[in-house]
Amino acid sequence: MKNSYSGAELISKAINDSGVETLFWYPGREILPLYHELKDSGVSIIRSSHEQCAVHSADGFYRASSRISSVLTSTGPGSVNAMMGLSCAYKDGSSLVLITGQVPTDKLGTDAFEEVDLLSMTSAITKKNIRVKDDLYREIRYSFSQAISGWPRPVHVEVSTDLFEQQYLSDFEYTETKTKTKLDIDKIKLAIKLINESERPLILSGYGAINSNSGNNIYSLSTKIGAPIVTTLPGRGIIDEDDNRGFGTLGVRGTNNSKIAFEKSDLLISFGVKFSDRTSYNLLGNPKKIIDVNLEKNQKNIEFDLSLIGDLNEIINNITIGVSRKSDLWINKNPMRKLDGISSSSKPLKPQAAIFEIFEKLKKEDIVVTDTGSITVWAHLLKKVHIPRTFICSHSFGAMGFGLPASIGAKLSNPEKRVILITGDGGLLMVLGELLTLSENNIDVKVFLIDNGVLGTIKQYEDTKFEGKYSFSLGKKDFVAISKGLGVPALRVEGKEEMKKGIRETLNSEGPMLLDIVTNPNEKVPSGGI
Ligand SMILES: Cc1ncc(C[n+]2csc(CCOP(=O)(O)OP(=O)(O)O)c2C)c(N)n1
Ligand SMILES: [Mg+2]
Repeated sequence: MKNSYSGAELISKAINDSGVETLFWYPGREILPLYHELKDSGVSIIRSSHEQCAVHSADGFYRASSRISSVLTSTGPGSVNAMMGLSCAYKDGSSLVLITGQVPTDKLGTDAFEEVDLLSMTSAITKKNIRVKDDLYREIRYSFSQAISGWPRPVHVEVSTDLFEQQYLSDFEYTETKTKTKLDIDKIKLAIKLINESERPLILSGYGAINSNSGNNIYSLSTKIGAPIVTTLPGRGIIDEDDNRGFGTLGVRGTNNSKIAFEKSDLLISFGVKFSDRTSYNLLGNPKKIIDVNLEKNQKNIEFDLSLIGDLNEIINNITIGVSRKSDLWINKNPMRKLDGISSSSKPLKPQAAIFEIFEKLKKEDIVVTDTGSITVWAHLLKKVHIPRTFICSHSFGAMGFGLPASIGAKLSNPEKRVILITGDGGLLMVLGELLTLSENNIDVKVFLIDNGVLGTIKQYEDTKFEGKYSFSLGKKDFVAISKGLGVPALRVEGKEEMKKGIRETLNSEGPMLLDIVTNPNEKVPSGGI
Protein backbone atom coordinates (compact mmCIF):
# COMPACT_ATOMS: atom_id res chain seq x y z
CA MET A 1 0.00 0.00 0.00
CA LYS A 2 1.27 3.48 -0.80
CA ASN A 3 1.53 6.11 1.93
CA SER A 4 2.52 9.74 1.82
CA TYR A 5 6.08 10.77 2.70
CA SER A 6 8.20 13.87 2.28
CA GLY A 7 11.03 13.79 -0.26
CA ALA A 8 13.55 13.94 2.61
CA GLU A 9 11.94 10.90 4.24
CA LEU A 10 12.05 8.95 1.00
CA ILE A 11 15.71 9.77 0.30
CA SER A 12 16.74 9.03 3.87
CA LYS A 13 14.99 5.65 3.75
CA ALA A 14 16.58 4.86 0.38
CA ILE A 15 20.05 5.69 1.75
CA ASN A 16 19.46 3.41 4.72
CA ASP A 17 17.98 0.62 2.62
CA SER A 18 21.00 0.80 0.30
CA GLY A 19 23.17 -0.29 3.22
CA VAL A 20 24.91 3.03 3.86
CA GLU A 21 26.50 3.07 7.32
CA THR A 22 28.35 6.37 7.09
CA LEU A 23 27.65 9.63 5.31
CA PHE A 24 30.05 12.56 4.97
CA TRP A 25 28.67 16.05 4.50
CA TYR A 26 29.15 19.77 4.66
CA PRO A 27 26.16 21.96 5.57
CA GLY A 28 24.17 24.32 3.41
CA ARG A 29 20.70 25.75 3.99
CA GLU A 30 19.20 23.93 1.02
CA ILE A 31 20.09 20.43 2.24
CA LEU A 32 19.13 20.86 5.88
CA PRO A 33 15.74 19.10 5.53
CA LEU A 34 17.52 15.94 4.38
CA TYR A 35 20.21 16.22 7.05
CA HIS A 36 17.58 16.50 9.80
CA GLU A 37 15.79 13.47 8.44
CA LEU A 38 19.03 11.48 8.24
CA LYS A 39 20.53 12.34 11.56
CA ASP A 40 18.26 10.08 13.61
CA SER A 41 17.87 7.42 10.96
CA GLY A 42 20.74 5.14 11.95
CA VAL A 43 23.36 6.37 9.49
CA SER A 44 26.49 7.70 11.15
CA ILE A 45 27.11 11.26 9.95
CA ILE A 46 30.50 12.94 9.78
CA ARG A 47 30.81 16.64 9.01
CA SER A 48 34.01 17.10 7.04
CA SER A 49 35.96 20.35 6.97
CA HIS A 50 35.52 20.80 3.21
CA GLU A 51 33.37 19.16 0.53
CA GLN A 52 36.45 17.87 -1.33
CA CYS A 53 37.44 16.06 1.86
CA ALA A 54 33.95 14.65 2.35
CA VAL A 55 34.23 12.92 -1.04
CA HIS A 56 37.82 11.73 -0.41
CA SER A 57 36.61 10.25 2.89
CA ALA A 58 33.78 8.35 1.19
CA ASP A 59 36.32 7.23 -1.41
CA GLY A 60 38.75 6.01 1.28
CA PHE A 61 35.86 4.28 3.04
CA TYR A 62 35.18 2.26 -0.12
CA ARG A 63 38.82 1.50 -0.95
CA ALA A 64 39.53 0.11 2.49
CA SER A 65 36.37 -1.97 2.78
CA SER A 66 34.55 -2.33 -0.58
CA ARG A 67 31.47 -0.97 1.21
CA ILE A 68 29.70 2.07 -0.18
CA SER A 69 29.10 5.33 1.63
CA SER A 70 27.57 8.61 0.60
CA VAL A 71 28.23 12.35 0.54
CA LEU A 72 25.81 15.24 0.95
CA THR A 73 26.71 18.76 -0.23
CA SER A 74 24.76 21.92 -0.82
CA THR A 75 23.91 24.00 -3.89
CA GLY A 76 26.46 25.86 -6.04
CA PRO A 77 29.78 26.44 -4.25
CA GLY A 78 29.15 23.65 -1.75
CA SER A 79 28.97 21.13 -4.57
CA VAL A 80 31.60 22.63 -6.85
CA ASN A 81 34.04 22.05 -3.99
CA ALA A 82 33.26 18.34 -4.26
CA MET A 83 34.46 18.08 -7.89
CA MET A 84 38.08 17.33 -6.97
CA GLY A 85 37.04 14.40 -4.78
CA LEU A 86 34.70 13.14 -7.44
CA SER A 87 37.39 13.28 -10.14
CA CYS A 88 39.73 11.30 -7.93
CA ALA A 89 37.11 8.65 -7.12
CA TYR A 90 36.19 8.39 -10.79
CA LYS A 91 39.74 8.02 -12.08
CA ASP A 92 40.73 5.56 -9.36
CA GLY A 93 37.49 3.55 -9.57
CA SER A 94 35.72 4.07 -6.25
CA SER A 95 32.04 3.64 -5.51
CA LEU A 96 30.12 6.39 -3.72
CA VAL A 97 26.96 8.40 -4.24
CA LEU A 98 27.18 12.18 -4.05
CA ILE A 99 23.85 13.85 -3.31
CA THR A 100 23.88 17.57 -4.03
CA GLY A 101 21.28 20.19 -3.33
CA GLN A 102 20.12 22.40 -6.22
CA VAL A 103 18.06 25.60 -6.48
CA PRO A 104 14.25 25.12 -6.36
CA THR A 105 12.63 23.57 -9.43
CA ASP A 106 10.96 26.83 -10.51
CA LYS A 107 14.35 28.60 -10.47
CA LEU A 108 16.21 26.03 -12.57
CA GLY A 109 17.83 27.61 -15.63
CA THR A 110 17.22 31.18 -14.45
CA ASP A 111 20.77 31.94 -13.33
CA ALA A 112 19.44 32.01 -9.78
CA PHE A 113 21.63 32.72 -6.74
CA GLU A 114 24.12 29.82 -6.35
CA GLU A 115 22.80 28.07 -9.44
CA VAL A 116 25.44 26.31 -11.48
CA ASP A 117 25.04 23.46 -13.96
CA LEU A 118 26.26 20.66 -11.73
CA LEU A 119 25.02 17.91 -14.02
CA SER A 120 27.24 19.16 -16.84
CA MET A 121 30.18 19.41 -14.46
CA THR A 122 29.81 15.89 -13.13
CA SER A 123 29.01 14.27 -16.45
CA ALA A 124 32.71 13.62 -17.15
CA ILE A 125 33.55 12.34 -13.68
CA THR A 126 30.67 10.04 -12.79
CA LYS A 127 29.31 6.76 -14.03
CA LYS A 128 25.80 8.23 -13.95
CA ASN A 129 24.39 11.57 -12.94
CA ILE A 130 20.71 12.23 -12.51
CA ARG A 131 18.30 14.90 -11.37
CA VAL A 132 15.63 13.18 -9.29
CA LYS A 133 12.04 14.12 -10.08
CA ASP A 134 9.13 12.15 -8.76
CA ASP A 135 10.14 8.59 -7.89
CA LEU A 136 12.69 9.59 -5.29
CA TYR A 137 12.98 6.33 -3.35
CA ARG A 138 13.57 4.22 -6.44
CA GLU A 139 15.90 6.71 -8.10
CA ILE A 140 18.18 6.82 -5.06
CA ARG A 141 18.18 3.04 -4.66
CA TYR A 142 19.04 2.74 -8.35
CA SER A 143 21.92 5.23 -7.96
CA PHE A 144 23.53 3.17 -5.23
CA SER A 145 23.19 -0.06 -7.16
CA GLN A 146 24.69 1.61 -10.23
CA ALA A 147 27.68 2.85 -8.22
CA ILE A 148 28.56 -0.62 -6.97
CA SER A 149 27.72 -2.75 -10.00
CA GLY A 150 30.30 -3.51 -12.66
CA TRP A 151 33.43 -1.38 -12.45
CA PRO A 152 33.05 0.76 -9.32
CA ARG A 153 32.55 4.44 -10.02
CA PRO A 154 30.88 7.41 -8.30
CA VAL A 155 27.31 8.46 -9.08
CA HIS A 156 25.87 11.97 -8.67
CA VAL A 157 22.26 12.70 -7.72
CA GLU A 158 20.97 16.26 -7.82
CA VAL A 159 17.92 17.25 -5.78
CA SER A 160 16.16 20.59 -6.11
CA THR A 161 15.64 21.87 -2.59
CA ASP A 162 11.82 22.08 -2.79
CA LEU A 163 11.60 18.32 -3.35
CA PHE A 164 12.79 17.58 0.19
CA GLU A 165 9.59 18.99 1.67
CA GLN A 166 7.18 17.96 -1.06
CA GLN A 167 4.88 14.98 -0.35
CA TYR A 168 4.92 11.81 -2.46
CA LEU A 169 3.12 8.49 -2.39
CA SER A 170 5.45 5.50 -2.02
CA ASP A 171 5.37 1.81 -1.09
CA PHE A 172 9.19 1.54 -0.84
CA GLU A 173 9.20 -1.08 -3.56
CA TYR A 174 12.48 -1.57 -5.37
CA THR A 175 13.59 -4.58 -7.35
CA GLU A 176 17.18 -4.74 -8.39
CA THR A 177 17.77 -6.00 -11.89
CA LYS A 178 21.09 -7.78 -12.14
CA THR A 179 22.40 -8.77 -15.52
CA LYS A 180 24.96 -11.50 -15.70
CA THR A 181 27.20 -12.08 -18.69
CA LYS A 182 26.85 -15.67 -19.86
CA LEU A 183 29.99 -17.77 -19.71
CA ASP A 184 31.46 -18.13 -23.20
CA ILE A 185 32.56 -21.77 -23.26
CA ASP A 186 34.33 -21.44 -26.64
CA LYS A 187 36.48 -18.62 -25.27
CA ILE A 188 37.23 -20.60 -22.11
CA LYS A 189 38.42 -23.49 -24.34
CA LEU A 190 40.59 -21.11 -26.33
CA ALA A 191 42.08 -19.67 -23.14
CA ILE A 192 42.87 -23.19 -21.93
CA LYS A 193 44.50 -23.99 -25.27
CA LEU A 194 46.66 -20.84 -25.18
CA ILE A 195 47.75 -21.56 -21.61
CA ASN A 196 48.52 -25.20 -22.36
CA GLU A 197 50.64 -24.13 -25.35
CA SER A 198 52.51 -21.54 -23.32
CA GLU A 199 55.83 -22.37 -21.67
CA ARG A 200 56.21 -19.24 -19.57
CA PRO A 201 52.79 -17.90 -18.52
CA LEU A 202 52.60 -14.83 -16.31
CA ILE A 203 49.55 -13.58 -14.36
CA LEU A 204 48.96 -9.83 -14.11
CA SER A 205 46.37 -8.91 -11.51
CA GLY A 206 44.68 -5.52 -11.17
CA TYR A 207 42.20 -3.67 -8.98
CA GLY A 208 39.31 -5.48 -10.68
CA ALA A 209 40.58 -8.75 -9.17
CA ILE A 210 40.60 -7.12 -5.74
CA ASN A 211 37.02 -5.93 -6.28
CA SER A 212 36.04 -9.46 -7.28
CA ASN A 213 37.82 -11.05 -4.30
CA SER A 214 39.69 -13.29 -6.71
CA GLY A 215 42.91 -13.75 -4.72
CA ASN A 216 42.42 -17.42 -3.79
CA ASN A 217 41.26 -18.40 -7.28
CA ILE A 218 44.17 -16.61 -8.95
CA TYR A 219 46.54 -18.31 -6.54
CA SER A 220 45.11 -21.75 -7.43
CA LEU A 221 45.53 -21.07 -11.14
CA SER A 222 49.07 -19.82 -10.56
CA THR A 223 49.90 -23.02 -8.67
CA LYS A 224 48.49 -25.25 -11.38
CA ILE A 225 50.24 -23.59 -14.33
CA GLY A 226 53.42 -22.46 -12.59
CA ALA A 227 52.80 -18.78 -13.35
CA PRO A 228 54.28 -16.01 -11.20
CA ILE A 229 51.83 -13.28 -10.19
CA VAL A 230 52.60 -9.61 -10.83
CA THR A 231 50.21 -6.80 -10.01
CA THR A 232 49.33 -3.25 -10.91
CA LEU A 233 49.75 -0.59 -8.19
CA PRO A 234 46.07 -0.63 -7.12
CA GLY A 235 46.10 -4.42 -7.47
CA ARG A 236 48.76 -4.82 -4.76
CA GLY A 237 47.82 -7.20 -1.95
CA ILE A 238 45.98 -9.76 -4.10
CA ILE A 239 48.95 -11.97 -3.19
CA ASP A 240 51.15 -11.61 -0.13
CA GLU A 241 54.30 -10.01 -1.54
CA ASP A 242 56.36 -12.24 0.77
CA ASP A 243 55.03 -15.30 -1.08
CA ASN A 244 57.44 -16.86 -3.58
CA ARG A 245 54.77 -16.49 -6.33
CA GLY A 246 54.28 -12.76 -5.69
CA PHE A 247 56.76 -10.93 -7.95
CA GLY A 248 55.56 -7.41 -7.10
CA THR A 249 54.31 -4.49 -9.17
CA LEU A 250 54.66 -4.22 -12.94
CA GLY A 251 55.12 -0.89 -14.67
CA VAL A 252 56.27 2.50 -13.43
CA ARG A 253 58.41 1.94 -10.32
CA GLY A 254 57.80 -1.78 -10.54
CA THR A 255 60.07 -4.49 -9.22
CA ASN A 256 62.96 -6.00 -11.14
CA ASN A 257 61.44 -9.41 -10.53
CA SER A 258 58.21 -8.47 -12.29
CA LYS A 259 60.09 -6.78 -15.11
CA ILE A 260 62.28 -9.83 -15.79
CA ALA A 261 59.31 -12.21 -15.57
CA PHE A 262 57.35 -9.98 -17.92
CA GLU A 263 60.17 -9.77 -20.46
CA LYS A 264 60.77 -13.53 -20.46
CA SER A 265 57.14 -14.66 -20.42
CA ASP A 266 55.40 -15.82 -23.58
CA LEU A 267 51.83 -15.35 -22.36
CA LEU A 268 50.29 -12.68 -20.15
CA ILE A 269 46.99 -13.51 -18.45
CA SER A 270 45.47 -10.36 -17.00
CA PHE A 271 42.67 -10.27 -14.45
CA GLY A 272 40.77 -7.05 -13.75
CA VAL A 273 43.44 -4.79 -15.23
CA LYS A 274 42.68 -1.34 -16.67
CA PHE A 275 45.99 -1.23 -18.61
CA SER A 276 46.68 2.35 -17.57
CA ASP A 277 49.81 4.00 -18.93
CA ARG A 278 51.38 3.39 -15.47
CA THR A 279 51.22 -0.36 -16.00
CA SER A 280 51.39 -0.87 -19.73
CA TYR A 281 54.01 1.64 -20.79
CA ASN A 282 56.33 -1.15 -21.86
CA LEU A 283 53.63 -3.54 -23.02
CA LEU A 284 52.91 -2.22 -26.45
CA GLY A 285 54.99 -3.72 -29.19
CA ASN A 286 55.90 -6.72 -27.02
CA PRO A 287 55.35 -9.90 -29.02
CA LYS A 288 53.87 -12.01 -26.21
CA LYS A 289 50.26 -13.20 -26.32
CA ILE A 290 47.71 -11.62 -23.99
CA ILE A 291 44.53 -13.09 -22.55
CA ASP A 292 42.51 -10.36 -20.86
CA VAL A 293 39.78 -11.22 -18.35
CA ASN A 294 37.60 -8.37 -17.18
CA LEU A 295 34.18 -7.60 -15.76
CA GLU A 296 33.56 -5.02 -18.47
CA LYS A 297 35.08 -4.37 -21.87
CA ASN A 298 38.43 -2.62 -21.61
CA GLN A 299 38.32 0.82 -23.19
CA LYS A 300 42.06 0.96 -23.79
CA ASN A 301 43.32 0.62 -27.30
CA ILE A 302 45.17 -2.64 -26.76
CA GLU A 303 44.95 -5.66 -29.00
CA PHE A 304 44.32 -8.78 -26.96
CA ASP A 305 44.72 -12.25 -28.42
CA LEU A 306 41.69 -13.21 -26.38
CA SER A 307 39.29 -11.13 -24.31
CA LEU A 308 36.88 -12.70 -21.83
CA ILE A 309 34.19 -10.52 -20.27
CA GLY A 310 32.21 -11.65 -17.24
CA ASP A 311 32.45 -12.80 -13.66
CA LEU A 312 36.15 -13.10 -12.89
CA ASN A 313 35.88 -15.99 -10.45
CA GLU A 314 33.65 -18.05 -12.71
CA ILE A 315 36.07 -17.57 -15.60
CA ILE A 316 39.21 -18.26 -13.54
CA ASN A 317 37.71 -21.41 -12.01
CA ASN A 318 36.66 -22.80 -15.38
CA ILE A 319 40.10 -22.12 -16.81
CA THR A 320 41.81 -23.69 -13.78
CA ILE A 321 39.76 -26.89 -14.06
CA GLY A 322 40.56 -27.21 -17.78
CA VAL A 323 44.30 -26.46 -17.95
CA SER A 324 46.94 -29.18 -17.74
CA ARG A 325 49.12 -29.14 -14.66
CA LYS A 326 52.58 -27.75 -15.36
CA SER A 327 55.72 -28.02 -13.30
CA ASP A 328 56.03 -25.27 -10.73
CA LEU A 329 57.26 -21.71 -11.34
CA TRP A 330 59.32 -21.39 -14.54
CA ILE A 331 61.27 -18.57 -12.93
CA ASN A 332 62.21 -17.81 -9.33
CA LYS A 333 62.34 -14.40 -7.81
CA ASN A 334 65.55 -12.76 -6.63
CA PRO A 335 66.00 -10.94 -3.33
CA MET A 336 64.81 -7.35 -3.67
CA ARG A 337 67.30 -4.53 -3.99
CA LYS A 338 67.66 -2.46 -0.82
CA LEU A 339 67.08 1.23 -1.40
CA ASP A 340 69.97 3.57 -0.67
CA GLY A 341 69.69 5.50 2.57
CA ILE A 342 67.14 3.40 4.45
CA SER A 343 69.55 2.78 7.33
CA SER A 344 71.04 6.26 7.29
CA SER A 345 71.37 8.17 10.57
CA SER A 346 72.12 11.49 8.91
CA LYS A 347 70.57 14.71 10.17
CA PRO A 348 68.43 16.09 8.61
CA LEU A 349 66.89 12.65 8.29
CA LYS A 350 66.45 11.02 4.93
CA PRO A 351 62.73 10.54 4.20
CA GLN A 352 63.29 6.93 3.16
CA ALA A 353 64.96 6.16 6.51
CA ALA A 354 61.90 7.49 8.35
CA ILE A 355 59.35 5.72 6.15
CA PHE A 356 61.37 2.49 6.32
CA GLU A 357 61.38 2.70 10.12
CA ILE A 358 57.59 3.28 10.23
CA PHE A 359 56.92 0.27 7.98
CA GLU A 360 59.24 -1.93 10.06
CA LYS A 361 56.93 -1.38 13.02
CA LEU A 362 53.64 -2.20 11.26
CA LYS A 363 51.61 -5.38 11.27
CA LYS A 364 50.54 -7.03 8.01
CA GLU A 365 46.90 -6.04 8.45
CA ASP A 366 47.54 -2.36 9.22
CA ILE A 367 46.15 -0.01 6.56
CA VAL A 368 48.59 2.48 5.04
CA VAL A 369 47.22 5.52 3.23
CA THR A 370 49.53 7.92 1.43
CA ASP A 371 49.10 11.40 0.08
CA THR A 372 50.67 12.47 -3.23
CA GLY A 373 54.29 13.56 -3.66
CA SER A 374 57.73 12.04 -3.25
CA ILE A 375 56.28 10.31 -0.17
CA THR A 376 54.03 8.21 -2.44
CA VAL A 377 57.07 7.01 -4.35
CA TRP A 378 59.03 6.16 -1.21
CA ALA A 379 56.05 4.41 0.35
CA HIS A 380 55.33 2.43 -2.81
CA LEU A 381 58.96 1.31 -3.06
CA LEU A 382 59.39 0.50 0.63
CA LYS A 383 56.05 -1.08 1.56
CA LYS A 384 55.45 -4.78 1.24
CA VAL A 385 51.72 -5.31 0.80
CA HIS A 386 50.28 -8.54 2.16
CA ILE A 387 46.52 -8.14 2.15
CA PRO A 388 44.10 -6.49 -0.32
CA ARG A 389 42.93 -2.95 0.51
CA THR A 390 45.75 -2.22 2.95
CA PHE A 391 47.77 0.15 0.75
CA ILE A 392 45.81 3.13 -0.51
CA CYS A 393 46.93 6.07 -2.62
CA SER A 394 45.54 8.23 -5.39
CA HIS A 395 47.10 6.00 -8.02
CA SER A 396 45.46 7.24 -11.21
CA PHE A 397 44.76 10.86 -10.30
CA GLY A 398 47.62 11.80 -7.99
CA ALA A 399 45.56 14.26 -5.95
CA MET A 400 47.40 16.17 -3.25
CA GLY A 401 45.18 16.44 -0.18
CA PHE A 402 43.67 12.99 -0.73
CA GLY A 403 45.56 11.26 2.09
CA LEU A 404 44.18 12.69 5.34
CA PRO A 405 40.46 12.61 4.44
CA ALA A 406 40.85 9.19 2.76
CA SER A 407 42.49 7.83 5.90
CA ILE A 408 39.47 9.05 7.88
CA GLY A 409 37.19 7.02 5.62
CA ALA A 410 39.53 4.03 5.83
CA LYS A 411 39.49 4.11 9.63
CA LEU A 412 35.71 4.54 9.87
CA SER A 413 35.20 1.51 7.64
CA ASN A 414 37.76 -0.54 9.58
CA PRO A 415 37.46 0.52 13.22
CA GLU A 416 39.30 -2.59 14.41
CA LYS A 417 42.36 -1.99 12.22
CA ARG A 418 45.23 0.42 12.72
CA VAL A 419 45.27 3.11 10.03
CA ILE A 420 48.35 5.15 9.37
CA LEU A 421 48.84 8.05 6.98
CA ILE A 422 52.08 9.06 5.28
CA THR A 423 51.74 12.63 4.07
CA GLY A 424 53.97 15.43 2.82
CA ASP A 425 53.85 18.95 4.23
CA GLY A 426 52.47 20.42 0.98
CA GLY A 427 49.59 17.93 0.84
CA LEU A 428 48.77 18.30 4.53
CA LEU A 429 48.63 22.09 4.24
CA MET A 430 45.81 21.68 1.70
CA VAL A 431 43.51 19.82 4.10
CA LEU A 432 44.53 20.95 7.59
CA GLY A 433 40.90 21.28 8.69
CA GLU A 434 40.64 17.50 8.64
CA LEU A 435 42.83 17.37 11.75
CA LEU A 436 39.84 18.89 13.48
CA THR A 437 37.60 16.18 11.99
CA LEU A 438 40.00 13.64 13.54
CA SER A 439 39.95 15.19 16.98
CA GLU A 440 36.24 16.10 17.11
CA ASN A 441 35.23 12.55 16.26
CA ASN A 442 38.20 10.85 17.95
CA ILE A 443 39.12 9.05 14.73
CA ASP A 444 42.24 7.09 15.47
CA VAL A 445 44.51 7.81 12.51
CA LYS A 446 48.27 8.00 13.07
CA VAL A 447 49.55 10.85 10.91
CA PHE A 448 53.21 10.62 9.86
CA LEU A 449 54.22 13.92 8.32
CA ILE A 450 57.34 13.77 6.19
CA ASP A 451 58.23 17.41 6.67
CA ASN A 452 60.91 18.37 4.15
CA GLY A 453 59.77 22.00 4.01
CA VAL A 454 59.32 21.89 0.23
CA LEU A 455 57.14 20.50 -2.52
CA GLY A 456 59.69 17.72 -2.90
CA THR A 457 58.48 16.37 -6.24
CA ILE A 458 58.52 19.83 -7.77
CA LYS A 459 61.88 20.72 -6.25
CA GLN A 460 63.43 17.54 -7.65
CA TYR A 461 62.12 18.44 -11.09
CA GLU A 462 63.35 22.03 -10.88
CA ASP A 463 66.73 20.83 -9.58
CA THR A 464 67.17 18.65 -12.65
CA LYS A 465 65.43 20.63 -15.38
CA PHE A 466 65.89 24.21 -14.19
CA GLU A 467 69.46 24.03 -12.85
CA GLY A 468 68.52 23.91 -9.19
CA LYS A 469 66.49 27.06 -9.35
CA TYR A 470 63.90 25.92 -6.84
CA SER A 471 61.84 29.03 -6.91
CA PHE A 472 59.34 29.07 -4.07
CA SER A 473 58.99 28.16 -0.44
CA LEU A 474 56.25 26.51 1.58
CA GLY A 475 56.75 29.16 4.24
CA LYS A 476 57.58 28.96 7.91
CA LYS A 477 55.09 27.00 9.99
CA ASP A 478 54.84 25.06 13.24
CA PHE A 479 52.94 21.87 12.49
CA VAL A 480 53.02 20.73 16.11
CA ALA A 481 51.34 23.94 17.28
CA ILE A 482 48.83 23.76 14.39
CA SER A 483 47.99 20.13 15.12
CA LYS A 484 47.64 20.68 18.85
CA GLY A 485 45.56 23.77 18.16
CA LEU A 486 43.19 21.56 16.17
CA GLY A 487 43.03 19.02 18.98
CA VAL A 488 45.44 16.35 17.70
CA PRO A 489 48.42 15.61 19.96
CA ALA A 490 51.67 16.08 18.08
CA LEU A 491 55.43 15.70 18.39
CA ARG A 492 58.31 16.98 16.29
CA VAL A 493 61.39 14.78 15.77
CA GLU A 494 64.71 15.42 14.02
CA GLY A 495 67.52 12.92 14.75
CA LYS A 496 67.35 9.16 14.20
CA GLU A 497 66.90 8.07 17.83
CA GLU A 498 64.29 10.78 18.38
CA MET A 499 62.51 9.64 15.23
CA LYS A 500 62.47 5.98 16.31
CA LYS A 501 61.14 6.91 19.73
CA GLY A 502 58.51 9.20 18.17
CA ILE A 503 57.31 6.45 15.83
CA ARG A 504 56.90 4.05 18.76
CA GLU A 505 55.05 6.66 20.77
CA THR A 506 52.74 7.57 17.89
CA LEU A 507 51.89 3.97 17.04
CA ASN A 508 51.17 3.19 20.69
CA SER A 509 49.18 6.36 21.34
CA GLU A 510 45.50 6.24 22.20
CA GLY A 511 43.53 8.09 19.54
CA PRO A 512 44.85 10.25 16.71
CA MET A 513 48.38 11.65 16.81
CA LEU A 514 50.65 13.52 14.43
CA LEU A 515 54.39 12.93 14.20
CA ASP A 516 56.20 15.77 12.46
CA ILE A 517 59.39 14.18 11.08
CA VAL A 518 61.82 16.80 9.82
CA THR A 519 63.57 15.47 6.70
CA ASN A 520 66.12 16.55 4.15
CA PRO A 521 64.61 18.68 1.34
CA ASN A 522 67.44 17.68 -1.02
CA GLU A 523 66.84 13.92 -0.99
CA LYS A 524 65.75 12.74 -4.43
CA VAL A 525 63.52 9.76 -5.17
CA PRO A 526 65.38 7.18 -7.26
CA SER A 527 64.41 6.73 -10.87
CA GLY A 528 62.83 3.39 -11.76
CA GLY A 529 61.71 0.67 -9.39
CA ILE A 530 63.33 -1.85 -7.08
C1 LIG B 1 45.99 19.08 -5.99
C2 LIG B 1 47.33 18.97 -6.62
N1 LIG B 1 48.03 20.08 -6.90
C3 LIG B 1 49.28 19.97 -7.46
C4 LIG B 1 49.81 18.75 -7.77
C5 LIG B 1 51.20 18.64 -8.39
N2 LIG B 1 52.12 18.05 -7.39
C6 LIG B 1 52.41 16.73 -7.36
S1 LIG B 1 53.39 16.31 -6.09
C7 LIG B 1 53.52 17.89 -5.54
C8 LIG B 1 54.35 18.24 -4.34
C9 LIG B 1 53.93 17.52 -3.09
O1 LIG B 1 54.61 18.10 -1.99
P1 LIG B 1 54.55 17.50 -0.55
O2 LIG B 1 53.15 17.19 -0.17
O3 LIG B 1 55.29 18.39 0.37
O4 LIG B 1 55.29 16.10 -0.70
P2 LIG B 1 56.83 15.87 -1.08
O5 LIG B 1 56.91 15.74 -2.56
O6 LIG B 1 57.61 17.03 -0.56
O7 LIG B 1 57.19 14.58 -0.40
C10 LIG B 1 52.78 18.75 -6.38
C11 LIG B 1 52.69 20.23 -6.19
C12 LIG B 1 49.00 17.61 -7.49
N3 LIG B 1 49.41 16.39 -7.77
N4 LIG B 1 47.79 17.76 -6.89
MG1 LIG C 1 57.18 18.25 1.13
